[in-house]
Amino acid sequence: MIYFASDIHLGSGDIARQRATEQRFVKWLESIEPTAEVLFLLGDIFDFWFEYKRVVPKGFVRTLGQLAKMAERGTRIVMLTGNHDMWVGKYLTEECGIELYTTPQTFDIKGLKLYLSHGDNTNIKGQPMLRVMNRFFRSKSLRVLASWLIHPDLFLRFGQWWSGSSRKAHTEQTDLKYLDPLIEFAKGYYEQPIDHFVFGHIHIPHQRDNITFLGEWSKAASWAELDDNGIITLKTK
Ligand SMILES: [Mn+2]
Repeated sequence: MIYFASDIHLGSGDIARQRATEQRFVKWLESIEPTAEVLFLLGDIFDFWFEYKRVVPKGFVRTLGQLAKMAERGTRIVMLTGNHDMWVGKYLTEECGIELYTTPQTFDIKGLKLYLSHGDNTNIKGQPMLRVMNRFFRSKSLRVLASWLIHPDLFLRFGQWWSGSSRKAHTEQTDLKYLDPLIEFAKGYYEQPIDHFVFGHIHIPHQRDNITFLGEWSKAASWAELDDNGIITLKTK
């Protein structure tokens, strides 16, 4: 079985909520471990992640341990970064065996050509401010500079504040109109024939035609499964 999840936002909320979300996620990982051939994590797994050359954010040990264990036992774990955790370095690959990408990817799985993306950096032509911010946040040199100039405690404090405010604008939305830009993108994608698109980011679990949107994890586990018949199903628990 192939599994897809995104927007766990580990580390968000107060301590009790952080722990509850992580428990929910780790329990789910344990439950899929026997059947998971591939696990696709489509971004915003962490509410904020910034990695220095020798320093990573505190916490998440249950999650990282479980992911490392699954990778060692043969599950292919692929992570595409989201707008909350795009500043990953080599740590998750070297320590946990996770295959990491910072851009949308296509994969041939179970006879399907899949287009996978977090969804944040897509179809934002009409939003110049977002485009500028995206370039700024994704700049490699800026990131290296910041990691040399800014003390980790200061940067993480800023990041957690920024993540909180950006997520609040996001978590509660339920109006399906928020899916429109990504649907428009998928419908207009002609670079190669795609059988199915999977996105995170919008926090609304939904399927339309050959597009699957993944939900978020603050209240329940929310994921998608691709079975041997090439069918993708959304699930919550
Ligand atoms: Mn998110």
